[in-house]
Amino acid sequence: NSNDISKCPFHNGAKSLTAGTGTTNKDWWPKALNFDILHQHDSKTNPLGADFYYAAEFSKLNLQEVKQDLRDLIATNQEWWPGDWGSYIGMMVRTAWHLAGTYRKADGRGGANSGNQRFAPLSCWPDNVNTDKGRRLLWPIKKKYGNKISWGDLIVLAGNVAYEMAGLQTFGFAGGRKDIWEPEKDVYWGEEREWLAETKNRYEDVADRTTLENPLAAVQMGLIYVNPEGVDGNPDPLKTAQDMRTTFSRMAMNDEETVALTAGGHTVGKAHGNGKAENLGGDPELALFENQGLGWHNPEGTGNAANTMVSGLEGAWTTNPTKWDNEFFNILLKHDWELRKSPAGAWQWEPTNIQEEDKPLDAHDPTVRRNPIMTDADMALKMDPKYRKISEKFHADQAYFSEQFARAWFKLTHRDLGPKSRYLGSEIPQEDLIWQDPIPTVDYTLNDSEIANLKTILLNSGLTPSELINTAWDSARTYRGSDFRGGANGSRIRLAPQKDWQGNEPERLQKVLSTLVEIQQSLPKKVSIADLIVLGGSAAIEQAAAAAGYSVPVPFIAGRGDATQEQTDIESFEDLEPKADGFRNWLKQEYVASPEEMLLDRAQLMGLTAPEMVVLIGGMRVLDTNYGGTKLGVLTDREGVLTNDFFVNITDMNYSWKPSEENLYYIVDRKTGAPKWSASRIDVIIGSNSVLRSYAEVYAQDDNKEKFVRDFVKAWVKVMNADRFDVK
Ligand code: HEB
Repeated sequence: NSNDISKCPFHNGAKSLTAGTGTTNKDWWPKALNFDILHQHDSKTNPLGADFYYAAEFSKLNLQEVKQDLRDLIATNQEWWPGDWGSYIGMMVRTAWHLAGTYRKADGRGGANSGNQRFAPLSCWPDNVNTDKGRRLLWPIKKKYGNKISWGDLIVLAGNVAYEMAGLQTFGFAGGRKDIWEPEKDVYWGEEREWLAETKNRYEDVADRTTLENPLAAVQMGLIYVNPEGVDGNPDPLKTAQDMRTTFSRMAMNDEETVALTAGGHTVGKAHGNGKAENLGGDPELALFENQGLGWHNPEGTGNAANTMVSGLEGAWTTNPTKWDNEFFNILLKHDWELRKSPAGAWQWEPTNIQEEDKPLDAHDPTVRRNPIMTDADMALKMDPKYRKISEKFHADQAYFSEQFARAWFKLTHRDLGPKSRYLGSEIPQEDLIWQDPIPTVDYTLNDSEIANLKTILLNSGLTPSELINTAWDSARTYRGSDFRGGANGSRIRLAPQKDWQGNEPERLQKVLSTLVEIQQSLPKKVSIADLIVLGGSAAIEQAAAAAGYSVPVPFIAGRGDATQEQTDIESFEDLEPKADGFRNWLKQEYVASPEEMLLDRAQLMGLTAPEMVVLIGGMRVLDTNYGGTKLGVLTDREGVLTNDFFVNITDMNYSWKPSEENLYYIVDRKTGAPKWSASRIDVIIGSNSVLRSYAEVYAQDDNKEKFVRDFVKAWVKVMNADRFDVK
């Protein structure tokens, strides 16, 4: 391996100690909080600069021209990587599916959004072998259209164009995926340190496959979903069916969508296993410099075309693998299948009784026909009784199958793009889909005096500032930048399931909501409840800042809509339920993860930086916003006034900190020992963790009293507006 340091000509000379090498803090203190997850994708990593506005660039794109170029590309053989049957249809579909297929609904992370397949670990997952070739084939088109189309959008579009070339009527395409420029640091892909390690550690009960560890949506490290040869490599379609059901439901796909996607996916393309896996070169991160970012170099034969190695399975599923047709079900249901080994030694199913003319042509030699194959997952569509029923329905009704597949493919590739207000381009489907979390648009605007008037009404409504602030916070805190779901827009906090979530304090919430509805009805102009919720919080914060002596306006942008219950997919919103909220000092129950780790996870999803997270906590404590009205961490004698008292007192050496019961502390007078305040783990960590303390000190400083107020307001407004894609 010529990347190896031992071959470096300077290695025999002086030992060179270069920046960024050596034992890191992560090695010394593996459990240390990882604040890097809050500061990823910093402007410094982005060569396009802070002024780059993707939507504006994308709007200059002639989508039809790009699509024509993609059609030409997919139909033109490249000598360095010949297509199967002279086509890259299968290649482009799989590359797009593997980009989108990492999405999981529990935390919204993964998915097609960010072009993350360009970077490790995804670029190197054993399941992603040769997606590097797919992206490299697309490079001339990326080069030509440049900033106007991101990698994420281009890969998804290529998948769509491939299907259209095969003859499928696709459901639509939307752009809007913004590329990242460094590997992601936040996504939990599992704890294994070995690719494709056995599944046993991922399950609470290995026999019950629904107990797959959340938020994971793949059964093994380095796979997109399930093992194609069977659970842990042991073929058994009924067991594989259970794994499919669990993993596909982790990305919000039901049985019908699962059958449609798997069958429709394997209607085109082939599996590659004509070689030996152990001969393959390293993944792209390990590959030799001269391979220029392409991994898995195959030393056998030409190393490509007939000598391609990917999964180890070998063969196509259908007679015409570049055509959208019903052959997948025809072949699957019509024949009997037996287990055989591929040339690479992988388990695959082959027909016992197929006629010569039903066999697919060899991908590179048109004079030979080969057996079609099925993976264990494909066999599950025949053997599992529920999947079987759906397969038969699709088999009998090609139009229905095509329609359901087109919709499921659109959902798969657009699921994490967020609401329709983020969609770009000329091929956006008209129809509203429930998984887009639709929100009706509003037709009113509010001028400054109307806003001022509404604030007075809200502050005089009899609701306490804490009630107003908590309701606004709770409605906004569900936002997650991972898939752009949740947030205050739509005021879904009024609806099931959110209205009943323990963390939303349903009784207090109902009281606030009914007052807001009364206010709404008394107004001359209809203002949404979503806007009233946010404005109530803003008004209360403005008042608390004024009480501290600072007249700092809390900017408000009207225009949120109120979603209806019918527009709300109750089941898929259950994943947004907070289990902890360090900002309101609340834990639903004890978890394996510590409260501070959960705080960090939430702050990352909300798009907060570490200083923003810290200033919000300190401010919310003195504003008396704890869950259930507890006094934990309310380190002030002036509750409800927006002072920096929390930071002043947590850093004050006149106190000492005594643990009491688990996760609770007393802050006591160092001299007399008299308890002054009680605090949670989240409160004391602000003073004990060196990074958090550095921010706490900034906000405790005598010269930063006003900065504290201004920074708090800014962070607050950021949270309230996080989901306002309509105004950005
Ligand atoms: Fe698939 C391919 C498995 C789903 C689409 N796949 C494939 C393969 C395998 C598989 C093993 C082979 C690879 C190579 O090359 O070797 N899948 C699978 C599984 C699953 C799936 C297990 C789960 C159940 N797919 C899927 C989906 C889709 C797909 C969902 C879409 C929609 N695939 C696909 C394609 C292909 C594949 C297109 C071909 C590629 C080429 O041709 O290259």
